[in-house]
Amino acid sequence: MKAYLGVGTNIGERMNNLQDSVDSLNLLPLTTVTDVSNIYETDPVGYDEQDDFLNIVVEVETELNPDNLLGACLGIEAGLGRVRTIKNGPRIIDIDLLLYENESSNTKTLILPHPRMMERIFVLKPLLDLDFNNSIIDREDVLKNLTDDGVRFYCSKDKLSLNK
Ligand code: PH2
Ligand code: MG
Ligand code: MG
Repeated sequence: MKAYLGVGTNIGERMNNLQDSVDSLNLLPLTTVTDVSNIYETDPVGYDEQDDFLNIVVEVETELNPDNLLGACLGIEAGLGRVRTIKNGPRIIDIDLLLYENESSNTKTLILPHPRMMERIFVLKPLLDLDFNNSIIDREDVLKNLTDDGVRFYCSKDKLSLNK
């Protein structure tokens, strides 16, 4: 199954945090990272008093179901040292499940597609770098929502290694 994850970081060595998250995703059972977007530097959204983020979107091929994939992402966040304090506040790493095949979900723990992704340029811009094809959220919808506000190209995807 193909899934797309939004990854953000604004504490510490941000490129290292992104690489650590890619490596951790690759180490998950039944899961391979198949592509990453370029890296974007983005203004903080939702809470202003914090440093700029680096954001990427990661494509994975996985046999984990959506609940288990989400659980695994939360486990990776904790393993990389994430401590939850302020809502929308600074974080070492945040890994959000954006899309899982063409599935919709509306449970207490998981909403698919991610409920805020279409408002978040820091998600949409990197998502468009990937050759994604989804019947619930398609490229046309994404393009309609896209502006360049607060999102700057930071570096090329080649700076991240997909198979360490
Ligand atoms: N994540 C948030 C809240 N605000 N802003 C940026 N620029 N990037 C993020 O990843 C981000 C955010 C909540 O998860
Ligand atoms: Mg998030
Ligand atoms: Mg999150």
